Amino acid sequence: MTLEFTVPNMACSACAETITKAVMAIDPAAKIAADPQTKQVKIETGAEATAVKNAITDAGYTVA
Ligand SMILES: [Cu+2]
Repeated sequence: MTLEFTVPNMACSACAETITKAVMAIDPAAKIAADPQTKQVKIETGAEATAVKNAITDAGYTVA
């Protein structure tokens, strides 16, 4: 499934990288496109939306 989240405090490419790694920690096969410019994170994953959301939140980011 494809998930789309807005992460308002994703400020730069390092943030995008951190979010990407956090999601890949729960689903190594996930395809993640995190854009600090638009604050959008698009994730293709087999993981539960809640699990992905929690992973991003635990990494220190806000999921809107
Ligand atoms: Cu950053």
